[in-house]
Amino acid sequence: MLSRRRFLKIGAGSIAACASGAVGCRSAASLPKASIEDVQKTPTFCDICFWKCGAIAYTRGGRLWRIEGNPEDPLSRGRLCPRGTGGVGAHFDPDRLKAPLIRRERRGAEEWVAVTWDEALSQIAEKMLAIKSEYGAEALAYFNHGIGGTFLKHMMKAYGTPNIAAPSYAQCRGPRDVGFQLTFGEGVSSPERTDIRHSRCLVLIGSHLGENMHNTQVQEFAEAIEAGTSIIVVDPRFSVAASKAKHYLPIKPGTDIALLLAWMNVLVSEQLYDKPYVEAYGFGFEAFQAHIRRYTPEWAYPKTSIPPELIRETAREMARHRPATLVHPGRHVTWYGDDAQRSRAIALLNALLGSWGRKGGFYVPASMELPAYPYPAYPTPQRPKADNPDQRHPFAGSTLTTGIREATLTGEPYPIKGWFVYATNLLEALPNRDETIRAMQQLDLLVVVDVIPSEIAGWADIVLPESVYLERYDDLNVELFREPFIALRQPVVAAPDDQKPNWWIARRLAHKLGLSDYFAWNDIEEYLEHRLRAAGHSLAELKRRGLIKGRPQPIYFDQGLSADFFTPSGKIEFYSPQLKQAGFDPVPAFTEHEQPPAGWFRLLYGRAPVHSFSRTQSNPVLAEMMDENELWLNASVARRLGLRSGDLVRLKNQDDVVGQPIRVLATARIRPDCVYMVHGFGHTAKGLRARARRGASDSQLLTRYATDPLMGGTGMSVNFVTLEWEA
Ligand SMILES: Nc1nc2c(c(=O)[nH]1)N[C@H]1C(S)=C(S)[C@@H](COP(=O)(O)OP(=O)(O)OC[C@H]3O[C@@H](n4cnc5c(=O)[nH]c(N)nc54)[C@H](O)[C@@H]3O)O[C@H]1N2
Ligand SMILES: Nc1nc2c(c(=O)[nH]1)N[C@H]1C(S)=C(S)[C@@H](COP(=O)(O)OP(=O)(O)OC[C@H]3O[C@@H](n4cnc5c(=O)[nH]c(N)nc54)[C@H](O)[C@@H]3O)O[C@H]1N2
Ligand code: SF4
Ligand SMILES: [Mo]
Repeated sequence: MLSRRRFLKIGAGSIAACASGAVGCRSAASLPKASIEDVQKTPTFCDICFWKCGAIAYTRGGRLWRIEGNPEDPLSRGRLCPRGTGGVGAHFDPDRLKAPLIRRERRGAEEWVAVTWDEALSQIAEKMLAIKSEYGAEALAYFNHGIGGTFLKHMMKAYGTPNIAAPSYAQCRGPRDVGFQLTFGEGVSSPERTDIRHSRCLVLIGSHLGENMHNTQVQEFAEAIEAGTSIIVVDPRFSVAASKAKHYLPIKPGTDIALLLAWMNVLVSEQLYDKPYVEAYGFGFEAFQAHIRRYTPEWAYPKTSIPPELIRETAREMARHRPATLVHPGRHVTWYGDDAQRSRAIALLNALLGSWGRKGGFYVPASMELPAYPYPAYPTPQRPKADNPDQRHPFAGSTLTTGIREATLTGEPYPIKGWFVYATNLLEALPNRDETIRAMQQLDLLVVVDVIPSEIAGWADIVLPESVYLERYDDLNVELFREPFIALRQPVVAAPDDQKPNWWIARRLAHKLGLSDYFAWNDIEEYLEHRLRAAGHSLAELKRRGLIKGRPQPIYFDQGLSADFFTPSGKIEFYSPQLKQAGFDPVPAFTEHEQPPAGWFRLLYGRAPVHSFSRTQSNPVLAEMMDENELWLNASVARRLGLRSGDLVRLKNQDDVVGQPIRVLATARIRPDCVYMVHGFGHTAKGLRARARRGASDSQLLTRYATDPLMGGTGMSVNFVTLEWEA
């Protein structure tokens, strides 16, 4: 078992701040005895990010008090990450939206009139019906992120639009899913099917676990460290994960495909790969072998700046532990525009190591049967989705947010006249903010459902205030994981003002749109009970325990699972006829990316352990731990420029966009050709208090992006910056 101390160490600074007494972090043991009497526990699952950790929330005297992991829950195993622990702050956030708002004048001026729900929803319904009759239902697009979006998504499908998109595809994990799909016939899903717990060698390519706090993975990572797993980290920045590594490879940004090809070259030329596995399951191996022959470690050295001996040594290390060698697929992989091919190279490297379907590699996730609610069939849209005309990105597996934005801007393939935005701050999440703003100016209707006055809410015609996750039910989480389970989110406390849950909003709006048939249930409990009953469970049981577990199932090939690959050949495609046919490299190849000119740096960004994207900076508990981001700058570069840690600078990018002031962190932990900052800071929305507005936004500087030709993902690590400061 993992020692708790070990886990805490990884999230170091953050938990220490928590232990020093921020709201919601005190332990029951420190309480005076008498006050424990009126403590109530409610199991639910967290929503500070999308990992869905099972939690137990406590109230004291009817007031929300604290939240911790549910020990029964396979994802949290009784422990939340620092963000989850600070989740109570979402309820207490002083910046919260309190009532529905209607824009007073100009769009984007952030001037509002508070109205009743009935007024707000009637206005929305009226505009939605007008758009439908004038332009067709497809002219309304729905953007969403997270499980809370489910009921509105259902309403949008009933209304008749196919244009439903989330930034978790084209701005996050889309390329990875495509790379693995093309190779194994399946994606790696979320939570990722990575068996980190049992891996003997773990390779992290920019997956900065420990800063990226996806809870289960961080816990398993800590366990792997404890168990002596050999860790190889590839990152231009000495990340928290790098500090745990046996081998750290400070790669030149944008050259990972060269390293991956060279690793595969070593495994094949030194005959270190899993031959029986490749023979049994591989397709097109000869063509693959011929292709990678030229990519020697010596070839890769000048490209990646990783010495050939180190490339060989690390490849041999991976081979030594196979099949329990896991080359982590990453998650936010939209970096350079050739990301689906880089992800495919990662998939192929895993295939050579025989790790797919094997213990310590990628398990086959299990899940419980739970029928969907028996809704009437949705109307068939008159036109195909607008995001990807003529299938120009033939392997796009989901709707592209940025494709819808482009259709909105150009009116092609048809006009998009309304955006309905649920829980996604498109101004921070999509690259090139100016394009988003210009697109929004084309709209007849922009509705935003949020919990705080975010940047995207600032542009809305109508803002709807949602209750936070601790105040509402959402749809059931039927998890795909190594142990199958179903989890419930349920209210712990009431919403403090006139906020409403998404299911209520969706249902009310559907009634006003004449879509009542699609909401035959009267309230959410009736809906949940109906779904659970159909599978022989009860809501009462779930409310009590928070989750129901299914029977254990085999998750590795050698436990009797058949090795199925859902590719056209039914095998692992080392050579991809699908790619060839569509005019792409059938085996990944390396292309040079532009490097920053002298005096310029590549702008890189990532996560801090105590914040999620742009959604937690106003949370009082989490802001207490970190209320500003810093600019990581190589220490010798800083010395040369005469800059010291703490100095304020501004970044200016290749398109002359000047960022907000940010403090320098001069450090040897980053290469001299790039700088790094944590994403999500530098809010500009007027309705947020000063504290939430500190730091600088990376998004503002990401004016350039490289679109992945295979699937339309937006590579965002292609921006260069210089530094400006007052001497
Ligand atoms: N520049 C840059 N862009 C990025 C990234 C990056 O690192 N840098 N990361 C990319 C990645 S990996 C991803 S997954 C996406 C994430 O993109 P998003 O999911 O859009 O992330 P956020 O910016 O946090 O926006 C979330 C919004 O939901 C609101 N919200 C929070 N809780 C609730 C709730 O309970 N109900 C409702 N209705 N609203 C709520 C928040 O206030 C906020 O406005 O961004 C991508 N874009
Ligand atoms: N605390 C916290 N945890 C989170 C989230 C959060 O908001 N907060 N968001 C979650 C989500 S949705 C996602 S998608 C993940 C994202 O997290 P990950 O998928 O782990 O990582 P990325 O954001 O892609 O990458 C950031 C790392 O890549 C390195 N890097 C940059 N360029 C290169 C390069 O060219 N090559 C290599 N090898 N490395 C490079 C950076 O230095 C940094 O360490 O985090 C998840 N976990
Ligand atoms: S990883 Fe952290 S923030 Fe995300 S759901 Fe789990 S506890 Fe909550
Ligand atoms: Mo993401």
